[in-house]
Parts: sequence; C-alpha cells; structure tokens
Amino acid sequence: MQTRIPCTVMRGGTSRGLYFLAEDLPTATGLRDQVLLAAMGSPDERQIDGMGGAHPLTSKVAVVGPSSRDDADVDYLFLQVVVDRAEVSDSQNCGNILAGVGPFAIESGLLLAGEDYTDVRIHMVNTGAIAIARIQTPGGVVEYAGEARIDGVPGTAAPVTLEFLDIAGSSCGAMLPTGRVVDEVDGVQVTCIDNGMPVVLLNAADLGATGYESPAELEADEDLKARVEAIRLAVGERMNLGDVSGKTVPKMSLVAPARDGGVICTRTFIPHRVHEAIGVLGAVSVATACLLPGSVPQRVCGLGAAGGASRLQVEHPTGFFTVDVDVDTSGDSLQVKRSALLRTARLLMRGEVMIPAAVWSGQ
Ligand code: NQM
Repeated sequence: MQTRIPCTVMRGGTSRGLYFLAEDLPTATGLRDQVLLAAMGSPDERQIDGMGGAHPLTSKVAVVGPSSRDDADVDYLFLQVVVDRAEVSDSQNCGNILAGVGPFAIESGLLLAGEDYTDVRIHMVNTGAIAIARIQTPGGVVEYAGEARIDGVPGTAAPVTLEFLDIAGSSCGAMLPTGRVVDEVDGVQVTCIDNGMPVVLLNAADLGATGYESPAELEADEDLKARVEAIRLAVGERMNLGDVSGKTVPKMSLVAPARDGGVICTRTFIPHRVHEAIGVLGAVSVATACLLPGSVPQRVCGLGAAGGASRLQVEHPTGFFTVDVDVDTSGDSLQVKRSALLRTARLLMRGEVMIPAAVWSGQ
C-alpha cells in the first residue's frame, strides 16, 4: 500500500514545485525529508520514479500553513530537494516558488480572497523575512490568465507582484556579510552580498570568461566550474554561512557589461548548475550590488549610487529580470528601504502524491 498525501503542483515564476499544507506532512524533519525525496524521485539524475523534473529548478517544495506570526497571513518554508543526492535543504529561500504561495494559500482556504485582488503577507520561514504578494482575485477567485510576461516562461499570465521590506542580511546577518564591499579570494576580486539571497559577484573577465556564454557552455567548462566552486567554499565561512560544501548558498554570479539594454549581464551558478535565468532574490541581491559604490558589479556597469527608487533590468541567459529597489544613500552606508518585482504563477495540478510504504518503515 502506498500512502496518499494531498499535493498541488504549481509553476512559481521560472521554477516548478510541489506545494503542501504543513498539516499534511510528517512533523518530524527526518521522516518529512524521506517523504519529500520519495515524492520527487531523489536521489536519481532523472528523478524517473517521482515528480521532480531532473533539475534543481523543478525539484522544489513549498510547505505552507497558518502563520506563527501576527504580522503575516501564512508561513512558507522552502525546501530544495537535491536531484542526485538524498538531501533536502532549508538553507535557502526561493523567490520563484514564493510567487505560487499566495495562490496556493487562497486555493487551500488558508485565507479569504478579496473582490479584485488579495494581498497575502507571507512569513518566509527560511529567513524570517516578510513578503507581500498581490494576487489577482476578481470575484474572489484566483485568476491565472493575464497579460504579464516574464522571461524564461512562454506566453503571458496574471501578474503576481512581490514586495520585500526587510530582506537585507536575511541569511548572513548583514547585507555585506564580510564587512567589505570587495574581498579578494584566490586572487579574484569578489563582492559578497545578501539582500534576500547570499550571492558572490565576480567579473566574468577575471575568470577568463566573457559572461555571455550559454548555461550549457559554462556547465561544460570543468576548469571554470572548479575555480568558481573553490572561491565559493573559501568565501562561505566569511559570509557567516559556515561550511557551504553541502549547501545551495551562496550563489555565484559572473557579471559582464550589459549588451541588451539592461544594467548588467549575469550568468549564475546555483551553485553547481547554471540558472537558465536568475533567481528572484538572487536578482534583487545583484541589482542592489550594482548600486554599491566600488563593488565588482558597480565597476562593471558604471551605475552611480543615486538614492531613491530605481528600476534595474538584470540581463540573464533568457532575457531580463526587472527589479525595483528603493535605497537610502544619505548615511555612511547604503540602506535598502524596499524591493519589488513581478512574477507570474500557475496552478498546474491538484491531487495526491503517492509515497511507498517502505518510506514509513525506514527501509
Ligand atoms: O533567488 C534558484 C530560482 C532559484 C532561487 C536558485 C530563487 C531566488 O530561480 O529567489 O528563486 O537560485 O536555486 O528558482
């Protein structure tokens, strides 16, 4: 006999994942992780015996429930199910899967929808920060169809706007976790930043790359990958992330001058595969770093550190990611007041995922 667990499959931004109500999963972390590995079909490069799509971007889980905090409607725990290892990690947040959390919460009856739109305040359990998602709900029902377009997803869909107020340093304790705008690691200058996602920015040219390579070309370059990973392992401790050898953070973004009208061009290791686009919170961190005087990306893109609100287009392998950042530059250091961006999401399937009996008996 297999065990049936209610489960919803959603596309959130440029990712796809399994969404669960917290009450439907085992509370013990070890058993919960075994259940999720079985649901996704991990460990296996092809995830052939599960729901995963054989890539980190399609092997993601959202666990959603009533909020433990008064200032939020729901709690959202993000879990990365590793494709080829028996590992489930809560060490990072995911802003793409976040885009599906509001619609899922409304569909699951965790909160009532408004007449035109619904603002869902989401406590992101991985980092403790709050996101506000605006979901289109004409007539009190989630609308998925619409005219919003995001690069990396075919067609158009209803907009999901995400706003962040307090994400600086949410994983590392400080926006500049090393205390410096630039560090030198293995002879390469890097900027380490956490404005929602820990990211290390490197000038692609410093590594002998152009920064315009395709993800497949970068993934095939074993020497480059080894160099990027060595820098990541060295800098992880300095970013207050401890030993990052088994972690999915920090992300490593190679930057190059923009060539399609954006502010900067990126190629992001997440951290071992190369993103086909760029992560949501990863893009927020990159955009913020572009505004920091003297940072690696600021020197590449030449932006000034004007205070106030700006809209920055971050180029990635499949287009642009637009980030609105509002910063205060009046003090000694740059303070981020607010970041916002556009995503879309779609309910793909609702049903039950089947968990083999062996998982429960620990075999
Ligand atoms: O940075 C992939 C994604 C992500 C993370 C990754 C994300 C974010 O694009 O907020 O969304 O970096 O592992 O799904």
